[in-house]
Amino acid sequence: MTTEQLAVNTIKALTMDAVQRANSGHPGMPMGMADVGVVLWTKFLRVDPTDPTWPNRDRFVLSNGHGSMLLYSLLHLAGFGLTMDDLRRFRQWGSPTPGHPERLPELGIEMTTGPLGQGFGTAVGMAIAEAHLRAVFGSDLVSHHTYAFVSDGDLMEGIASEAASLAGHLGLGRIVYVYDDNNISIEGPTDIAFTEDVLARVAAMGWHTVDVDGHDRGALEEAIIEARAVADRPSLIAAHTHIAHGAPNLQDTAQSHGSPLGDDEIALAKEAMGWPVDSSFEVADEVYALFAEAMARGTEARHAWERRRDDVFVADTDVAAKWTSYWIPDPIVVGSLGYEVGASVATRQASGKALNAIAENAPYLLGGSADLAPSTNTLLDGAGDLQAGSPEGRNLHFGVREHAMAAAVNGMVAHGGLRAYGATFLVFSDYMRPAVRLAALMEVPSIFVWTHDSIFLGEDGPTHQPIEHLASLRAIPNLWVVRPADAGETAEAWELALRRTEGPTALVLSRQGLPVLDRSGKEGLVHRGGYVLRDGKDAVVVATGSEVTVALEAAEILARDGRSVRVVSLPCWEAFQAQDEEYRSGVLGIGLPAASLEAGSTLGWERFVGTGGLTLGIDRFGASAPLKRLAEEWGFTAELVAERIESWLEGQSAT
Ligand SMILES: Cc1ncc(C[n+]2csc(CCOP(=O)(O)OP(=O)(O)O)c2C)c(N)n1
Ligand SMILES: [Mg+2]
Repeated sequence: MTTEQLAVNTIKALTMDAVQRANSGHPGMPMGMADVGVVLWTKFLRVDPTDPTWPNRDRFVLSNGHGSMLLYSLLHLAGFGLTMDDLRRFRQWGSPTPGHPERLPELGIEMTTGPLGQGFGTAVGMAIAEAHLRAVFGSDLVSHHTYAFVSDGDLMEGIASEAASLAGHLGLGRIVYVYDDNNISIEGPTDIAFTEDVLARVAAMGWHTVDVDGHDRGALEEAIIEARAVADRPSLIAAHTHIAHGAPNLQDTAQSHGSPLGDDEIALAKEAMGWPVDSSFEVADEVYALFAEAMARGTEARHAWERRRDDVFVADTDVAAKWTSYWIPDPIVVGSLGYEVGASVATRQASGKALNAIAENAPYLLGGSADLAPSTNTLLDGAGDLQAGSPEGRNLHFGVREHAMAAAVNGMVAHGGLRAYGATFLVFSDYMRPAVRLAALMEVPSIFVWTHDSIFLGEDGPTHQPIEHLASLRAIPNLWVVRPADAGETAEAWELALRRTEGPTALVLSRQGLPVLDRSGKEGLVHRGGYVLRDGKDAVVVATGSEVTVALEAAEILARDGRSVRVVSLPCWEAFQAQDEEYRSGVLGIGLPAASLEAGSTLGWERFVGTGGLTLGIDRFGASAPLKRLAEEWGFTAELVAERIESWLEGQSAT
């Protein structure tokens, strides 16, 4: 038996053993893709276990993350710091081998996968990052491939079509995806639901495609060589495989997808491949040696890259400084953008101005919109379009593909060396949500710009008017949602987003003009999530975004009646929650009757106003009308808010 075959058998055996031991997991895919895994990892993938995060490594994404044992086996064999003991603890509490891969670049896990389609879309972002950085720094510094394994499920997902279309348009020739074309998904043979010609579909989107026997390693090698040679188009290699390859009774069955094979079937499979039946978690030295040799080539590639980099940096110290500024950016300071207090400025407009001011000094910042740049104000002046022929451009046109946009932004950021944003209307954040959640889970600091943030976008009506979105986004752990009240807060919100490195930030911005507030003495407080804008001792109103102005005006009206009402601007719940108790209670004025005011779902506001507090919001769908009429109908004018608070306060003192 060749060492290569022994390596394939080793992956199959490790997979069967680990899944059986955990009594849960997905043995079918790793067994079916073991041949592909060995070919790619020992012959092509340029990674270095002695320095897993070196910038110019190839990126490898296992989009069909249910087959995590394939990745864990490969990482273990390649010496990435996953021990045999870690494999034994597959799917156990605290192990680095959870059910689905969780991003940990230090261990060689480039992203979290499991939700099908996300790996497909995110890796497109990694390839965009590579193309852009290569154009900016030259191929001595950046030149690598992005590989992914994708499954039937990945390709059935809508996001894969969006992302494939985008990748084809951009001509991302460094993408090489291998499709685990096994005709099986959970409910049975794929022909119960999935009968299209997948290769014809992506070919029509501008991809290079090829069909191979996924167990013929020679043919796979040829196909990968061919795919790498296609420089102007992404490649999809359909590898015809057998799920649970080598399991005599369970090969080609849906049953092998997500259940342990069972001791008897494992014994038969091991016997059939000439493996000692009573051994488990065994790796022969020659298999380690095969991988060590391949990884040594990765280490040498890294050394060669470091030598080239040092030469470039010595020859041109500006490039050295620029490289450092991309990979280790200085903290952003926006400063005053020269607005006059009282001027009417939509926060989306202020965002566009802040973004452009920042981008001038932050060349590593790029992004775009899902066909709404003129509305989201996210175009970078003079930065050029990122297109196939101009990868150095920094304005991305994602097309009307919100989900792929979010995944691609995650991929660009996860790649390293860049910060990226994606923009659309807040109501369409629903079309991005799975990728936004994944950014939060991966702790990737993507930036999402969502404008037209309330019913006050007006005439477009309830289809375009967000209601539950703020509440539902705030419910995502580790996503920071910032809804600034005016132009000044907006600039600070961008600062906050860019300083954040441990997770994504959403900027939620108004379509309509809002008066620039007098925030003198309160600059920088957006970073603390919330602060007192106007002091008062009888009651407190906590508001965000466009409702802060309404709250201030209502407080003014109430003051005429002798009520002293404090107004708190609370642009970011999550930043506020991160403050110490003393700061928080100082701002909220614990003990005061408290009301919240936000043009959206009231869900969650009890957190700040208490269960006895008054929550002014909108718990129904919006309506198509001019915004003034909507404010009158639903009690959001300053007068109506003042009245509602006054009668509530009267009720309070009566009881
Ligand atoms: C978005 C999403 N929907 C559903 C699932 C549950 N799920 C996991 S794998 C899978 C499909 C399995 O078929 P395939 O992708 O072909 O993988 P194979 O069984 O061939 O390994 C499904 C529906 C998921 N992980 N992600
Ligand atoms: Mg399948």
